[in-house]
Amino acid sequence: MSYQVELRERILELKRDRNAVILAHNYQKGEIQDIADMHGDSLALSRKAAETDADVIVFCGVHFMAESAAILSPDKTVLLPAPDAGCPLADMITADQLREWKKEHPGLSVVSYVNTSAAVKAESDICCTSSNAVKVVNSLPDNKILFCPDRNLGRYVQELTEKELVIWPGCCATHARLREDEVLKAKKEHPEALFVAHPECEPSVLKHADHITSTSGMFTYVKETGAEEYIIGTEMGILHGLKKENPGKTFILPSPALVCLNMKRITLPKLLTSLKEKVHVISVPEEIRKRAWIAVKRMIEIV
Ligand code: CIZ
Repeated sequence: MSYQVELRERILELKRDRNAVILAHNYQKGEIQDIADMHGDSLALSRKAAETDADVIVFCGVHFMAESAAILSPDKTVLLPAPDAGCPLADMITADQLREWKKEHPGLSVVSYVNTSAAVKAESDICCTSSNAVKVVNSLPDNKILFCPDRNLGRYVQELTEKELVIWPGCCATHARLREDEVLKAKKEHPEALFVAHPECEPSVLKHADHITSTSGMFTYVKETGAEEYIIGTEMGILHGLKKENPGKTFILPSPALVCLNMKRITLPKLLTSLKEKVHVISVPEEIRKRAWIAVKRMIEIV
């Protein structure tokens, strides 16, 4: 038996012994997505995991995603196989910085992207995902709103709402690396292809998109659209799932720089160790969890 096959078998055996569910974010390595019980975006995965009777959730993603699972499943143990898999975008605003920002803008409501720490969610009025951000913003009675932490998602929402957004200047380094000239080159080489972009991309890139959506939204769009070729403006890991689910279609990555190294920290050996030794546990203090859950629940109720 090859090492890889043995590794997979051992992981699946431990998963059964621990009554665990393995979640893989759409940006994970192919072998991690293949062994997981489900793949998807962080909120959808956390919601699905909360509905299972698993005792353990192994979140193959980055830190804030495992925290989201812990917020939604306080009675389950949440493991993150690579404890150093952080998210530079989520780290761009801390709870202290958000409290200061709120003081500078008294009375304004805060919409925070799910791509934030639990502590930041706890300081927010409501959360949003990249697919429901416009709806969330429009659901608020206020005319002026604080939006954090992604400036590109904020600018994209600003174009589609009458409300005035005060936007925190954070960004996802991976999406920000995709350049307009790379998109134009890919479009020239594949004139029939549709360009689907994540709203965390820069406005200069988004203006060329045929469709702007979250990772889950990309799966839906590709499934429902008749085109044979797609240029994908998001992290490269998503191509694995897109190709698997759409064998007759072609997917083009417009830039080799669309790689999130934090997402790639999770490997099969680390997944095995995590399950075997029940490490690394991600937990959220109950006082923060309860407040963060309110912000997440408000979003779920309106979308
Ligand atoms: O929350 C997620 O999963 C993120 C950050 C992106 C997406 O669009 O799925």
